[in-house]
Amino acid sequence: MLFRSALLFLGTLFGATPLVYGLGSSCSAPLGSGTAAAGDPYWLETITHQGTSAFNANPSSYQVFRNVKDFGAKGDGVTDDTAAINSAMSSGSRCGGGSCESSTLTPAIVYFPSGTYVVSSAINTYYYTQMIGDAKNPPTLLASAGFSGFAVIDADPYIPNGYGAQWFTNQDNFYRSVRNLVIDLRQIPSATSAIGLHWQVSQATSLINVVVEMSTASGTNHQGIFMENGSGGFMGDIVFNGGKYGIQVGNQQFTVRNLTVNNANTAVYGIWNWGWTFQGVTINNCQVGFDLSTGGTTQASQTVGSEAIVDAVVSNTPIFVRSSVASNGQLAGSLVLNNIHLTNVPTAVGVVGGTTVLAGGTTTIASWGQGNIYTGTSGSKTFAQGNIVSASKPSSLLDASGKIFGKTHPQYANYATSQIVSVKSQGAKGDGKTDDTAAIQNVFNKYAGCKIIFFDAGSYYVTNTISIPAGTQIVGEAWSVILAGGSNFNNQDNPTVVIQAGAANSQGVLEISDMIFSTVGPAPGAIVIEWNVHDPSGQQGAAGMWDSHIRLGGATGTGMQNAECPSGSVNANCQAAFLGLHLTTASSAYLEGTWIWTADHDLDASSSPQLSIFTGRGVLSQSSGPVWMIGTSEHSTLYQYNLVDAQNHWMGFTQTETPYYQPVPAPPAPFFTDSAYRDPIFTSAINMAWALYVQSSQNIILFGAGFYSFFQNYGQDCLDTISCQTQIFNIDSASSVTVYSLSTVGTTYQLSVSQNGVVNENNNGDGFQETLTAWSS
Ligand SMILES: *[C@@H]1O[C@H](CO)[C@@H](O)[C@H](O)[C@H]1NC(C)=O
Ligand SMILES: CC(=O)N[C@H]1CO[C@H](CO)[C@@H](O)[C@@H]1O
Repeated sequence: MLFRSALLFLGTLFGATPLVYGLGSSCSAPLGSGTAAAGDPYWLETITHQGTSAFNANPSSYQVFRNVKDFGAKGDGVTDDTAAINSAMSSGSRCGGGSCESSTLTPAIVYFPSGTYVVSSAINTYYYTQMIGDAKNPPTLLASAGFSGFAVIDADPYIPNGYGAQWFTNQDNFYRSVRNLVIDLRQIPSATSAIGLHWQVSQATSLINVVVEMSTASGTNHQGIFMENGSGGFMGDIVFNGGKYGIQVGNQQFTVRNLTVNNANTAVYGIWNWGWTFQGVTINNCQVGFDLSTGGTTQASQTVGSEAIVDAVVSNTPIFVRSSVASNGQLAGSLVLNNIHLTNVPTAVGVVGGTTVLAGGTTTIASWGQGNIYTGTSGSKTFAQGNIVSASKPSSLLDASGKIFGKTHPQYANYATSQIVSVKSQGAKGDGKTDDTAAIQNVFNKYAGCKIIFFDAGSYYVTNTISIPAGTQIVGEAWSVILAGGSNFNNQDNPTVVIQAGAANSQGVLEISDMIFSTVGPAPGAIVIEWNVHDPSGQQGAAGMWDSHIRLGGATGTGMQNAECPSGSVNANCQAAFLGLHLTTASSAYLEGTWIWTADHDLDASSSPQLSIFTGRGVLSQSSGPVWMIGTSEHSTLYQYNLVDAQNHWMGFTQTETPYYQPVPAPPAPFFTDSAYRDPIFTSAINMAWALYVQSSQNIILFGAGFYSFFQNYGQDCLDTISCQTQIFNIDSASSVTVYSLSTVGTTYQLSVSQNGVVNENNNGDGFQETLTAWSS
């Protein structure tokens, strides 16, 4: 006991927020705060680079980490570095160029030391790339005056003369991140159309700490982001200065946290969507905040279906939100505004052409909506264009200013390289075959709380539970993989945890970023992550995951690919896990950009064949909170999310898909229901997976969700009649839940209470999807 208090004291001495250590950590010199000297480069630049791609044909020669300067870039603000950067991006026969749809075999970090890199044409990004700038001193990509190309960073290039063909399928453009970069378009003449990022991406993607500088001249044709399609995704801590558009975006769904737009004509132009959540928006000195193309109530005219905005601060901008079509007495694009502060914004909500729907001024909007509202078990809708239910937000979910708490992906910018320990340097192999269980456990036992633990790129095969003590900070490299296999995970009657995040009832910091957790089939008894740790008092978000994902099957090394698990087969060897993520009773969790995906197609086979892989359950939360979920979970057999006795959850944007094979077999097959895990009961009437199932849970706020059911036994005829399944989202009568901005696809009932359908989709047509604007218990 004495020893442990001494550690806490030391931690305080070092000036850090004290870490609370869980049992099991024998840390001898607490990490404390970062000790990097002002002039030091970011540790990621100087750490020994020994990351590999375990299943690449040549793991010893394939280079994961690429410093653009090693490829000839100068970063001197004068030299044209385009060719050098593109060479850093593409070398090593990577996946891209139009001949490869996806691959997990060629991951890369393209790293930019601080400096100014002149580019004269697009940086075309390959699949599975993290572009990372020095986090201490973010570098600038300076577009030259004569820049020619679609965008400075292009995540899905169009093939020249390809009649619209692109390098990647927009809905499958996974595993991308851009961080710590300033993109400067201001050398390009303001009248010339110029784009910072063409960000046409899907799940497991992020933009973090990105700034785009643009012309503020009148008639400027610059824009920060252009995104016309995709199935995203997360972006946060992004700033756009100047331009015609800060961002111009269309994508099925997206979560945006902490967006700032200054001095643009239009901060956000919405092209189309099924649903987006904006959490924390600052708009200064624009003409229009959100300009939304709306009114697409039929599939053919699909436009912005729903926008949910929370915690916006808008100043000196004539119009905050403007839609293209008036929503007079009927749904023409759903809108939710919550905790919006306006200063000198005459029109809060208006319609192109002048109509004011909601006057602004200098005022606060607590909770306002436009769309169809429901309560309780009544299936009758009320069209609202005014104040709507205001969910009471538990203070544990809020920051000091009353906004939903948010925490940036930790990058440990001020830490010295000596404060990082590499698991490969400590004996783990990460080669996809050596059993690394003991080596990894030893690293945690020895260094949790003493060092930041770096998982060099690789696939770490483990055969038993790995216990991560509270106090641990883990960073992967281009999504390092923990691959669990063997007989311990083989029995669904005796589920076994792969990653235990914190001992039961532990408190402390536990941060995981840039990791993937996966299994080797069959693993029907694997609980991939059991999350037990709770934030110490006064340290919101201390326990969380950022850009870290659970991926089951569909990749080399999992034994669950097209050869073993082709679509339509029901093979016991294709059971990938019992449960993806279990948030236990005493835990809290901040999950940002967490994608829990049972592969529906093979990422490493040409033409991306569909697969039949079975994961019992997605996310089970029994946590009393606080829990922030900015993530998605898809394709599990029984449910995607099951909340049981849960409290104080913020969920947005939450995206799910029902498994494509159902109802052949119908759930729970090929699993059994297990009352110890509080599984829903399935009947002949309920023959498809639940997207979200809520039992005895309080203070649950769903702020933007997309629950999709696209198939029945791989056929899509049911989409035309919106009958792929009957019910998808159930809340029991003992729960208190507030739902905002829920869009569904293919389900008759959008929301059920006690397994009785309540909200029928037939009133809520909103394009390809149906949207209900608010529901409360
Ligand atoms: C929001 O983003 C800005 C710019 O990256 C950053 O300075 C600020 O700390 C972020 N705020 C939060 C609450 O994450
Ligand atoms: C493949 C695809 O969905 N393409 C669409 C991308 O977005 C543009 C602009 O909205 C559409 O015109 C394309 O059809």
